[in-house]
Amino acid sequence: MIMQGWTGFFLKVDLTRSQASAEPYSEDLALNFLGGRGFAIKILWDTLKQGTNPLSPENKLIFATGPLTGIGLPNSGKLVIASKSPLTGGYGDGNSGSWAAVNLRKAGYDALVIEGKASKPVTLHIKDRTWEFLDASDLWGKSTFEVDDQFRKKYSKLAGILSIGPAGENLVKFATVVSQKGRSGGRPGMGAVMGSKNLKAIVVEGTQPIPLAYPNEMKRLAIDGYKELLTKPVYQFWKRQGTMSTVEWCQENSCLPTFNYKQGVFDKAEGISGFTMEKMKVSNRGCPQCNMTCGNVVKDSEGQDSELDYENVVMLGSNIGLGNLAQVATLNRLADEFSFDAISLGSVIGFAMEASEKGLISEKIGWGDFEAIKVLINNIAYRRGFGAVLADGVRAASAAIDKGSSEWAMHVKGLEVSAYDCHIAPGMALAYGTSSIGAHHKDAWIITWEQKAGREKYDEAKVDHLIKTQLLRGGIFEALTVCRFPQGSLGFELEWYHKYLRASTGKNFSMEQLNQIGDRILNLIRAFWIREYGDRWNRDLDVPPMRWFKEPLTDGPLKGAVLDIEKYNSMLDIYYQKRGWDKNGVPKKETLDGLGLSDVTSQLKLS
Ligand code: PTT
Ligand code: SF4
Repeated sequence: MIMQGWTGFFLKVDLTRSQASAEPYSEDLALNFLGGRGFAIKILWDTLKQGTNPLSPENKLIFATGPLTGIGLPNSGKLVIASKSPLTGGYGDGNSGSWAAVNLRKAGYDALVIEGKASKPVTLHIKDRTWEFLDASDLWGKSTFEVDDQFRKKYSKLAGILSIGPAGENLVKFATVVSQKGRSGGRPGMGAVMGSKNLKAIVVEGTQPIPLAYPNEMKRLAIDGYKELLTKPVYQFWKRQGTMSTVEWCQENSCLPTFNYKQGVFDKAEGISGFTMEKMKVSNRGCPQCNMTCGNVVKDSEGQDSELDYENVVMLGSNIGLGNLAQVATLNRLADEFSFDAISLGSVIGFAMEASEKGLISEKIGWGDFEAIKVLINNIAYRRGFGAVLADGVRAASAAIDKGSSEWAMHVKGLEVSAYDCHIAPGMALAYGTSSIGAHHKDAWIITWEQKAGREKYDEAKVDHLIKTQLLRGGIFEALTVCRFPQGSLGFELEWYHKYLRASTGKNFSMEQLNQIGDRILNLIRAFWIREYGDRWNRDLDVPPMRWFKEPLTDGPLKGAVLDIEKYNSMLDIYYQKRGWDKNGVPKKETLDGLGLSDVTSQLKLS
């Protein structure tokens, strides 16, 4: 069956045997799962044996695109990087902007599925329907920036280059995959999975057209879309600050993670704000096919370029007591060079600082101690001393030191909380609790909506808004696979995506159909977690860290605020009921059957 909009092929790579093959997949898969995250979870569900060790050759590392990826329409240079996560033990993914997304589609594949383990470090080079495995022994130990420089000289200027640094090589469980010296994807350890396969880098070059149902219409719609974005009232300010304006917003609204989430305000917030960044900014960078690029490049304290977003600045700033943006930028650059997820890195450092302050560990590391932090980052990357404990993430580190630290180990299901304090944001707390990869805001960043709706409320309206947002962001956008910022941050209307999807695939997907696809994807991800956790699965896994329930905010206008566990659990009950899940958060048989997931029903042995 020839499809339009999708190439219809996955490239399957077996590193153990140094083999690869282009394999067609069914139209059914495309229509029911769309792409990106949808393809990734379906492949993992169908092909991964329950209990597979995430760092074993049997695990699969998937780079997946969707029917809108790489087409030259607004912000379509994105791909999903997914695997069974070594950090959480459940489903893990990230959405990264990279020329690899565009090139993969132009090479004729919608996804790259990698399994096995190479006998020595390799680079996978793909050019259209050819591929080769290059010896990467000389690259092992090098930073992602060095790899990028080396391949940028060798291959075409627009080649897609994905690589890992020492954190990925040394199996740091929150290592990511980096491209373009500042795009870092796969928070829950996708870089460690890559390292476990001895895969240092992937270079993709594609030269073929992507099959489209209505190419002329697509060209016109794409131009119109780019023009439309320029008219959006927020556009100019977005180009100035990107996500960095969130620092001021969070400071004003007492949700800026500070001192390992003890506080929601930081007395040095101005030093790391969007306006401070503007004074230091030297350029904008970003993903391919984007005219609203949001990567703010500044010179760091060592005179080197570093690309800043809100999350990394805050987690490597206020959360660890550092108020000097040039120094924060240096830590951020180190994260990109080593291939750490900057959010989790900031979280484990904050955890170590608090443990040190409380005298629970012998290491001395004070809040905001820049030189000590740099040493610690190196120790984590190379798994030296206490760095080796932190390299397994905050959940494992707290289990190692114990002494009540689990209450302030800031994670959900093992993934460190991204940068919103929820002492008084039950809706956002529920978003973290029920996110499909652990505590990340990608599925539902609802805190600004919640601010307007009334932060203190625990009500059904919040649950409804959360579910709607999860289906849209965590379901549809992750499957299409395009950047959600035009819609979410600039108000680019959803109607555009319907038109793009029609011009790409020739099919008219209604909003209802898209929501159902989103629901199917999120339910299958849920089932994957439950299958992998087995007897360990319980509803407490959907509850965010106890610090937010037990330790009131210690500073700022909302001082004293704290979440209420009973009210949270009531919201969680409503959430489960609306999702068609039982009281333990397990999808009911009728829910799965209704989504065409009956095979899942039998594997989970549901009644
Ligand atoms: C994303 C997570 C985020 S979310 C940020 S800042 W954000 C951090 N950025 C890091 C970084 O940089 N370097 C580093 N070493 N680690 C980092 N960790 C953190 O990673 C990202 C953008 C952003 S910036 C966001 S919100 C949006 N996320 C999208 C999404 O999830 N889906 C989607 N369809 N579109 C999105 N658009 C936006 O993309 P992860 P990227 Mg990243 C320096 O990948 O794993 O999802 O983690 O991918 O290309 O950098 O784009 O305020
Ligand atoms: Fe990438 Fe930012 Fe553009 Fe989205 S808005 S495509 S994250 S550069």
